[in-house]
Amino acid sequence: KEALRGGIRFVQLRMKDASDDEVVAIAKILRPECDKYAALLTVDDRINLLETGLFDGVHLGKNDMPIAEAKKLTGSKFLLGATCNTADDVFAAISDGADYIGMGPFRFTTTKKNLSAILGLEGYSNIMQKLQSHGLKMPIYAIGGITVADLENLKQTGIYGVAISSVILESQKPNETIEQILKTF
Ligand code: TZP
Ligand code: MG
Repeated sequence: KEALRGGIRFVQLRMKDASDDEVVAIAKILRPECDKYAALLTVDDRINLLETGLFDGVHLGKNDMPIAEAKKLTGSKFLLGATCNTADDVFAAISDGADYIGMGPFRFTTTKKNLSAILGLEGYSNIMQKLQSHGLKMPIYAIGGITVADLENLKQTGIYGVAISSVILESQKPNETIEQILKTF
């Protein structure tokens, strides 16, 4: 709720160790809140929960249902996000039907277990150059251990946005933190 108040308009509900019932219970609270702000609400992993009508889409990682298979279920009705770590991942995700990409990790973070190879700024620059040279235009969000101090440099690589958890959740003043993020993105 605080993130929405601060100006966030795209929320992914990520509750790795919860039951579906617990996720649905939280989503029932979040959906009207997101509607108040015309914000998107997606769910992590659980494509089966789209049928609840509580979500605008689903975000899938490397160990979830393959994107091509998921696309058959989401069609044009739901947003389909894909986690990528390399340019080849992105090419595959796009041709399989992803609507947006979460690419990372930028740096080490404890928010996610079993991290892929850390990309750093150089990783993003290289991947974005490759994508641009193929004329690919797709919203790519950088993710993983991103702080406010990283935003300007990340923007320079050509990424479209950032997905952030800890820095907002742990901020003493989430409003100000979000304001700083939105100034760049
Ligand atoms: N995927 C790669 S890193 C990450 C996810 C879901 C966690 C991002 O959270 P934080 O706290 O901003 O590092
Ligand atoms: Mg996943």
